[in-house]
Amino acid sequence: MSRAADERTGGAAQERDAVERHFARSILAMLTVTPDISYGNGEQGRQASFPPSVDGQAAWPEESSPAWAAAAPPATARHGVAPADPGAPVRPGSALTGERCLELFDAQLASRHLDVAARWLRSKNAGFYTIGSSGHEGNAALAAALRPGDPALLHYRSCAFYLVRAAQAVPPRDGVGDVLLGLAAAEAEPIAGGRHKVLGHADLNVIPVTSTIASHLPRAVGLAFTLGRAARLGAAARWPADAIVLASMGDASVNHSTAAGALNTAAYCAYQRLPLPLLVVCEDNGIGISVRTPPGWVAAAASGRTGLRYFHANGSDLADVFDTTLAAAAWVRQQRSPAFLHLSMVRLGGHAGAYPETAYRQAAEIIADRDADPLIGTARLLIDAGLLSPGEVLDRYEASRAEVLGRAAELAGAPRLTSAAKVLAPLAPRRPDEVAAGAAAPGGAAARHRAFGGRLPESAGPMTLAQAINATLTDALAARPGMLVFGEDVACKGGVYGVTRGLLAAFGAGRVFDTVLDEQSILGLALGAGLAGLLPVPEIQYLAYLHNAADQIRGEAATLSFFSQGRYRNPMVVRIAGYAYQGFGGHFHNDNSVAALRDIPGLIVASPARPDDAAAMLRTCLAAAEADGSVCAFVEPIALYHARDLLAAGDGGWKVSYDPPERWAAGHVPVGRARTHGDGTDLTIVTFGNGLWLSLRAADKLAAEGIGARVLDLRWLAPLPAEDILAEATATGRVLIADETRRTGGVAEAVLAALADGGFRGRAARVASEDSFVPLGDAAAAVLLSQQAIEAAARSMVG
Ligand SMILES: Cc1ncc(C[n+]2csc(CCOP(=O)(O)OP(=O)(O)O)c2C)c(N)n1
Repeated sequence: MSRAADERTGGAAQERDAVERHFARSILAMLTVTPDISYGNGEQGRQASFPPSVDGQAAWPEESSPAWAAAAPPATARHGVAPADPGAPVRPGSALTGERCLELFDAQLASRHLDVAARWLRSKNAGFYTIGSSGHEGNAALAAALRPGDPALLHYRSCAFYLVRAAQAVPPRDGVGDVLLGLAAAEAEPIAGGRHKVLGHADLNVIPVTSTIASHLPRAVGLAFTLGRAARLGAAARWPADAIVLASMGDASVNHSTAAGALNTAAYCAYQRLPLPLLVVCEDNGIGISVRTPPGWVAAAASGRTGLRYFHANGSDLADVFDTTLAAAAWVRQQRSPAFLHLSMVRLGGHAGAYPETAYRQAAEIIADRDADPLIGTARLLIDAGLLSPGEVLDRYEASRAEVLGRAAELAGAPRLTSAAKVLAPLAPRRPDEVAAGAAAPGGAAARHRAFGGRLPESAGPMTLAQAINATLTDALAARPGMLVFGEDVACKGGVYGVTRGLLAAFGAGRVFDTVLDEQSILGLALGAGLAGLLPVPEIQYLAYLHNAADQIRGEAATLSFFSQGRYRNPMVVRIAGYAYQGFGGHFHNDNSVAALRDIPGLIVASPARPDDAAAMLRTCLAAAEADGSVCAFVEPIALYHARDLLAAGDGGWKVSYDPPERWAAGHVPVGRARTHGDGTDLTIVTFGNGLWLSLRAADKLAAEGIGARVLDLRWLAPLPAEDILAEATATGRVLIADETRRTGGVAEAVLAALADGGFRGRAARVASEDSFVPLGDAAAAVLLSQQAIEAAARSMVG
């Protein structure tokens, strides 16, 4: 504080010291909380010793003991100084008014006390999350400098931001209550409903994010990329076309490949002058749990990058954060270009309840951080401006503490989720009737005519799998103006296998486009586009390349509805060219692992084999994405893309005519329904994908030997058609599973489990591919499921 200000406040240095000591004590109080929490690494903290409980009543931190209270100065008048104008800048040259600063100070205070409350609740086993926001309360000014309608994906230390957004709502929301309910995993919590402690609210445009560091960044890039596009395409846009997207993270997170990839994609787009209004904020406290970020690293990594404008502010100085955010946001909004806002901060009170900081930081270093406590920073601003006296600051602090901790005691016992049904409810809502209706709805005749260039596919004669998917995508794009198709090589080239050929010419680069070579960004784009109200259909070029980005489906796409009770959705149909049997072999173009998809709760995994099934199933997936917000993986067998024949060269047994729209309803394939080929009574071959082609050929051979086999094509790997499996298994009493995926973690395991669960009493066996990667050349055949293996197993089964 300046000397002049000292004089203005009557030289109240003693009072100021008291304020600072008092705030410091709130940190110390937090440091003494060592509840028996297990978080993240399973580390157990020491037994709770704080706060004491008196007759079941909450006894608050020791800092409120009478001795300390007596030491605190009373609220005093402002030493005869005329009251300052609250409408004036809180500091000369700042756009932050005193009035606004006071409001933000209240949010900061409440945020601080919510951290104390979190630890208290944890010590009572009434709360389950202790990662706090202390030291980061400067992010209150971020919220104040943005528009309430700007979508925000927040770092977990953004409590003050959330409280400000809540206060901005009309009528204002009870932000403190929301956060407390989240800490207590209460069913009444407004976004995750007790499923996790997240910061989010549909009315506040705060989109909940997962705990996986930086994993929300690709989605944020995708949202920024599609905001304007959604408006142009006439989608029922959730956000105004001039909104900007905020995504914040910590300093250690900047190093994560997900963040690095997302920042690169943002800059790559900006470099090409593609609109991407994204403000990335790094709340840099210099440390990630216990690992220090080298001083200067964040600035070195983020500044001076082409396509990414860099801003910096002192995160402990509310006015600086406010002014710098205003400048950064204005730049992003006007330029529609991304910026990186770097806020220097401190982390007070350790990473979370279970991590005693003293294990890896010197006491002097921890104490030094208190000098940059943003609460003291704001108190200084307000005192210097003559808006509060130190005593009034203390009063405000005490009032906030009483309010927040009182609310914590009130909400500690709020009811939690008690049944699996309740937990699961938002995971994968399914409305089969709406899906059936959506799947049968074509575009108008004129739109179809235009899209197909006058050559309607139903008149084109039998077509291959690739042609059927291509025609279905064309029809869907013609019917749905908000649908996008994108990925590597999908536009100009029309896909490696020609599946998307002609779509760019028919629908233009606004809806069909090539992306940067980064699967995380491709899926992130889909995540953002879905949020923005569009229907994204990204392509992953090969199944092997899904795995380096799988978290964008597993951790992000599949969880959003779960953690937001369906208030935010990211519908999508991810097309993935997959499976083996491409002549030249080699793992990367012949990946046969779907285990990583099958266990994702709520995910629909479609695995078509025949052209007619592929067309109908793709329509079902698109309709499910629209009606239910479903996330669908559509795994296409590359080896069957251009297959024509089944039993003999030239028989055309794998080509099927395309259904005209009037037959779509009758041909609808509901999610989770299998298809039976043949009616043999000796055994049931259960299969999918390339296995269907192999099994139908095997069945033909077996028939010639007098063995009657029926073949069940699963079509859906998740949810598995358990009813159909059981019915067809029971019909013959013998089940042979022909599984082209690996023995371990392969689909056969799930089919066997479904049979056991369903009480099947007949015989069951399986043939599958080896637990191996697929080698190059002829050796591939040595490890893959073969027609001969299916025939041999069938013969031995039937005896
Ligand atoms: C992908 C991933 N790896 C590891 C973790 C465990 N983890 C949680 S917080 C954290 C440190 C993050 O540090 P930083 O980004 O600097 O944010 P801060 O906590 O300091 O605010 C780590 C490693 C995680 N959540 N996600």
